[in-house]
Amino acid sequence: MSSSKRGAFIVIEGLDRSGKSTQASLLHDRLQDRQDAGATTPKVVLLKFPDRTTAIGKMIDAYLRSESELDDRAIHLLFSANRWELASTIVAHLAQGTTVLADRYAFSGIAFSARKGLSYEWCRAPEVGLPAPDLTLFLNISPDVAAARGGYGLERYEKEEVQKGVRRVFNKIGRAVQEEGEGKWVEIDAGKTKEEVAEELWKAVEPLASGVQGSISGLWE
Ligand code: Z5A
Ligand code: MG
Repeated sequence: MSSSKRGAFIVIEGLDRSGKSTQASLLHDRLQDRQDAGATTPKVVLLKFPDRTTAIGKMIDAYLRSESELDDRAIHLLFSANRWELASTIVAHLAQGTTVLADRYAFSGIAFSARKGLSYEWCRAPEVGLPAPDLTLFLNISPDVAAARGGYGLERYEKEEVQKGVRRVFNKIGRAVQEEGEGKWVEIDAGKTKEEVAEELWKAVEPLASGVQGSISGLWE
């Protein structure tokens, strides 16, 4: 029987301006370099949610820039649909042994919408069945440090009271993911330098870098 491994699905989540995109890119390059150096590491792809390039993504982009208004439930379902658009691509990559990195995922979807007062269960429902991450890296940062970083305050949710509410829901999600066995959830102190944060991430990622055993499961299924 073949003991071939599939690719690992690794999600980077976290508070605003915690450095998700910075770290996702560094991690992508590090995994890619290992492959170039002839290691057994599989290919790696980096996805970003929301993916603003698709038709649905363009509607999300207009909403985030406050160029359009949408009902809270409607925008929630669009964010989720934007992930479902890529679900089969994620599964195909993983099955081929490719590591998939996602910069934000379903957990952001739940955190931002539940913060508005929609019920946690309602927010979670459209995410059920998406490819489940093997590892979620949650970048934690204090609101003050985040606000001092570049580009903060330009989009709809980039306000301190929103971020506080989002943090509370993320904490709840992290506990639920651990208790329900939906992959590993690792909290990282993102207030350190980029290099220090990258090293912390790598400690959690390295064991999965050459692929993982077992089939791809559906989130919360
Ligand atoms: N949203 C939602 O409601 N529902 C969903 O399902 C999803 C998302 C998926 C846009 O997301 C909004 O959509 C977001 C959540 C909501 N709303 N908010 N708020 P986005 O992912 O497109 O947002 P973004 O514009 O990319 O921001 P971000 O993701 O919050 O930023 P980041 O990726 O965490 O940070 P960064 O871009 O890597 O770094 C920010 C700056 O800090 C930059 O100048 C870096 O050079 C600097 N930086 C990074 N790391 C460090 C360290 N360690 N030290 C010092 N400076 C640093
Ligand atoms: Mg980002």
